[in-house]
Amino acid sequence: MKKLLAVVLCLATVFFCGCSGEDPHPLPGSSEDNLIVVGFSQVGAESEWRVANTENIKSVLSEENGYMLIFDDARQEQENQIRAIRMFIQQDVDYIVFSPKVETGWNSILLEAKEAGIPVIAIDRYIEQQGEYLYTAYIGSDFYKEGEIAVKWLEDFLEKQGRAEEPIRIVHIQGTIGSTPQLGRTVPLEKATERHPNWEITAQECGDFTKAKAYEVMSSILERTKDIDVVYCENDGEALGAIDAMEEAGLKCNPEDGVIVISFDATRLGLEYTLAGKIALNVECNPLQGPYVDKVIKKLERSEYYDRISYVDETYFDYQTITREMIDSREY
Ligand code: GYE
Repeated sequence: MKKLLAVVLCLATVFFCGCSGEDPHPLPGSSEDNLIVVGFSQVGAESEWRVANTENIKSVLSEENGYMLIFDDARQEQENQIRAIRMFIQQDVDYIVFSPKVETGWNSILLEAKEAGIPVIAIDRYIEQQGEYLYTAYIGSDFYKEGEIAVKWLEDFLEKQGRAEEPIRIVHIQGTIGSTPQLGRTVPLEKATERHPNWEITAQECGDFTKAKAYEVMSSILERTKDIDVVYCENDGEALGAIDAMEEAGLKCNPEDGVIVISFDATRLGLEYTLAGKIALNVECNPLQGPYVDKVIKKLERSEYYDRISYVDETYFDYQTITREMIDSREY
């Protein structure tokens, strides 16, 4: 916990959160002095996954758990994230937590944080390797593994359907270009097309992890071709947008006699589509990273050994084995 003036902090909290009804000027020596101050720069609110991630971080880094959280939503702009991190440094917070929009472009701001002696915890997405010494810990998903799970499932599924040698035309809707989930989910698919000369990526467009953009790009792809076997979407929002566009164009999204749709995240809404058979495979991406962040910070506070890289637990759901109970028992 730092010596930061309580007045400055509370004014900052009002500025960032728009909080009202609380005393913005607690007296030095009040209980707020003992809270761990964390500045959290979230990339945006583009998807159900992101909303669940924000809610989880806010609920874990709460006052009851010993934290004062300064939250900033960067609205998908890297400059906004850089500005927020610089503000956190000026406020002399105890920790900076942030979800980097893309992997590159962070070196100078992270150097500023390092020089100010503020530990930075990157969550969700990574920072390019040269920047590795500039952050204290990383907590998130193994996106490459997620992509490999999806591709392996598709190989097995086509084999079972007796289509292993048939031409397979794939539409690939990518996430935000240059972000770790986009890179990790894209590479295994592209490598698979090298192993399977009968697989062809007939269209590859960016859906920016949103339903609206995916609907738009899928609609324009459908004007060029309806000869599609697989649509590989890099999150649930994109899958939902692509499915709407396909259904409007008269295509059936059904792995048995229609288009095989693959998605990532496995949010509740995405899983409803999996239960209905419209998303054949949904690879989980776990947004509940708050408890991991809390654990790392508490260990750093006690100067204990901590894991520099932590991967969250993840699984996958396929339309043949998913049940209503599985969806109902999910936390997001
Ligand atoms: O898959 C997507 C979100 O970075 C893991 O970003 C996250 C991804 C997630 O917008 O829904």
